[in-house]
Amino acid sequence: MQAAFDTIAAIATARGRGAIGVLRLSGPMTESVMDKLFSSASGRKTAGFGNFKLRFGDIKNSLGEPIDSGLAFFSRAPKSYTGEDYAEIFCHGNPVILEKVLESALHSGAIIAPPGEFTRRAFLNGKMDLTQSEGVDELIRASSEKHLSAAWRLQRGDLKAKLEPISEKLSRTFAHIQGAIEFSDDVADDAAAWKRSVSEAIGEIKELLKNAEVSAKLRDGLIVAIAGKPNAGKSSLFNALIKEDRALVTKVAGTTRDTISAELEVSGLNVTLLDTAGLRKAKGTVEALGVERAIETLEKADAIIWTIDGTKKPSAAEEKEIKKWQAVKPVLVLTTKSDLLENKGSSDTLLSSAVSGEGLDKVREFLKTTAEKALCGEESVILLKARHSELLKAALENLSAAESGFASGKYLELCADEIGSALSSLWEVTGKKTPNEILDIIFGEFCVGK
Ligand SMILES: Nc1nc2c(ncn2[C@@H]2O[C@H](COP(=O)(O)OP(=O)(O)OP(=O)(O)O)[C@@H](O)[C@H]2O)c(=O)[nH]1
Ligand SMILES: [Mg+2]
Repeated sequence: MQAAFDTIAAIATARGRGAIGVLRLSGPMTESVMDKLFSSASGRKTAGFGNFKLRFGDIKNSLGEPIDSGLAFFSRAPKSYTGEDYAEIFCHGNPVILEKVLESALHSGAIIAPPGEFTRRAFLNGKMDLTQSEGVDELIRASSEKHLSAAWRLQRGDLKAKLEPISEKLSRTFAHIQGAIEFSDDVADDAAAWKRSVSEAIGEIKELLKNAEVSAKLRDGLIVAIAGKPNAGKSSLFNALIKEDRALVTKVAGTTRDTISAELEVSGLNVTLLDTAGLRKAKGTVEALGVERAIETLEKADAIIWTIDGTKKPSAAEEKEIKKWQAVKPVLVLTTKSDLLENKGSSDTLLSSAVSGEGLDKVREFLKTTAEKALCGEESVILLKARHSELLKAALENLSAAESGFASGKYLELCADEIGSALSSLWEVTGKKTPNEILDIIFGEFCVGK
């Protein structure tokens, strides 16, 4: 983290060429840095720009020479993203121009912003709580439509809105108990009300924690593995589903060794489709490693598409293996190469062909239903990061201890301590009381310039 008196600068747009490139500035020297970097066509100094008013002008290098022209705005603290004096300059999206403008900003007294520093300042200046700051990062990272809308709700403050009333209620209870401990003659010993408030908080936190599983699915997506015996047509199916000639296909059994992956968006959720090595007693070290990897992949997959070569009869051992997987996760069994089959009626599993395309829509439907099941209730999901869940679980443990403390008539001090610890966890989630080292980790994961 930089000291608040530093003025920070960063290129905010992604590296590479584009229509527009943006440089951001924030901190007490923003106005003077802008005066050196940008001359408005109207001749107006930065101080006269007016908050958020776009001005057209020349953008200058560190020698004060114009190198580009474009728009810029300035906004006086506290009315800005960071809550500090703040500016953005929009130049042409050429990395050489952007580097020159950044160099010019540094030459004029700004320093390079570490990752996430703009949002960190916004958080420190009370523009948003920590969960909303994390929502900003999620918005940038979201890889599917559903993840994006959950990230938006986090950034909007939905988690904050749930947590604040819980913290406030617990703070009041904590204060009352402290009062009762210190002035036991004056303050009514209202243990029933305290217990009720703790029980309510437990219920509300449990309700919030129900979002953890679907949050993980939204962030990580679903893993679907294609499995089967060698030559069953796994790689052909994989290529047909992703509509790309990605995996090698040959008539040699044991072609695929490494697990091959591709990302698809299905029903607004990110699905990682994995092609695996054919399962059999391997003929050699490399294939054995491939088979080992395939089994690991099946274990971690959320669902499996099991391919059986339609031109061959599945063995009893294979049928047993399929049943084993079906007992633990959704498995779609496919009879492949249906274009080669004369008697299609004899199959009791879904027929598919990577050649004719038969059955592929059913496979896509399977992916869709699996994704939709995983997203059950997603419309209102509160996106929980692992950090949030861990802290909420810790708070829950403390509150449960306090609750049973009240029930058993234990010392009030102990109950108060437990409530105090639960409050610390809740405050760590929202950033009211989060150690700097944790903030360093959270904001260190942001992009530079955000
Ligand atoms: N006619 C026809 N041939 C297919 C079809 N799918 C796969 N094949 C053929 O079957 C052979 C094996 O296909 P792959 O897709 O490589 O099978 P695999 O299961 O990935 O095989 P391994 O990676 O060796 O385990 C190739 O010669 C393919 O062209 C299909 O739907 N119809
Ligand atoms: Mg293959």
